[in-house]
Amino acid sequence: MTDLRDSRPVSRRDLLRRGALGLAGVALASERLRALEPRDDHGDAVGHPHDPGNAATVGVVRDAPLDPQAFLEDFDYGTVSRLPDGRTLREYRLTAVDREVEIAPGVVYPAWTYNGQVPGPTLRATEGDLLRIHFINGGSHAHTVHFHGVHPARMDGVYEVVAPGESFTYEFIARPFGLHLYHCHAIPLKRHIAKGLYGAFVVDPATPRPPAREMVMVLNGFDTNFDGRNEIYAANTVPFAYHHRPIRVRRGELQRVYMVNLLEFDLLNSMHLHGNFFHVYRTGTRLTSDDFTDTVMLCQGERHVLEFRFEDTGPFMFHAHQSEFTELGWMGVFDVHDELVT
Ligand SMILES: [Cu+2]
Repeated sequence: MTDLRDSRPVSRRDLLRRGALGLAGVALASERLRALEPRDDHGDAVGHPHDPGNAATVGVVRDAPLDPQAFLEDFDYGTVSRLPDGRTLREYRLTAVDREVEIAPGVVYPAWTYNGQVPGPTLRATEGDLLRIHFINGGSHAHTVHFHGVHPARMDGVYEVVAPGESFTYEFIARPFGLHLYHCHAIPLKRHIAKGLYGAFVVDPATPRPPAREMVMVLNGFDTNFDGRNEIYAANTVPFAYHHRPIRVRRGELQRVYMVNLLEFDLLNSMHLHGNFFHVYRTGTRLTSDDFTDTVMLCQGERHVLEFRFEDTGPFMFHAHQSEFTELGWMGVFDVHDELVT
């Protein structure tokens, strides 16, 4: 295990050298060593056949704050009921929990979580629904839940700070439709966000978007030595998760990615897709494409709905176009097939 309590500050390059993140030729130096590759819980070798020089983590994360494969397509629609006026009521439960989690092989981070996971669950509703979010603070610090969207001031999750052991119920109408987010707004704000208290919040239009394979990617990072800089970058917390286990997609099928940038400490993040272009729906609040590109930038809190289809089969990489973010974990692969075999 990497000792993050070392008396000397550990730089992100030190972390690479120490092998928490193994670079090309260091951990897998020969074919003989390759035969000893670790395997994940599914029995698959860790390391993709299209691995660009194995410039990725080596080993298996066993106590991650979520399963990146499951989280990708996991939407929490809440407990649904119908109000007397016909409006849909959705009730959600978010509990703040302190939890030590393994975010990269051998790298343990003392996270603050919603429902024990980072990011928190992806909450999903339809525009016009009444939402009730029951927040219980089971953590050791005061927290809140601040939702992006239109709602009353007293439901903004800023001034009604919830002390440990206490609870608060947020109630508002889901609007406008689009891709939003939620995060703790207790101070110091950047610490409460960087520790892991955030998630995606999807509000569907009353007339749904066209059918598609839908995925959520929350762009985040971790400052493992508390120096105000990230040592690890990812889509959905675990660096290189979709590189080690590529996302299998079907050729010609519409792909829709809900991408939210919740990275702290770095002003900007980005998404670049190889061998293809995508439509960008900024904040997802309009149904007409704002851009058709292969690279898009996201400021802190910014989010886009991305849509694309693959014309060809094979592995197509996606990653931040800030190269250092890519090398420190924010990259993955869409593996395009004619048929999906499970
Ligand atoms: Cu907080």
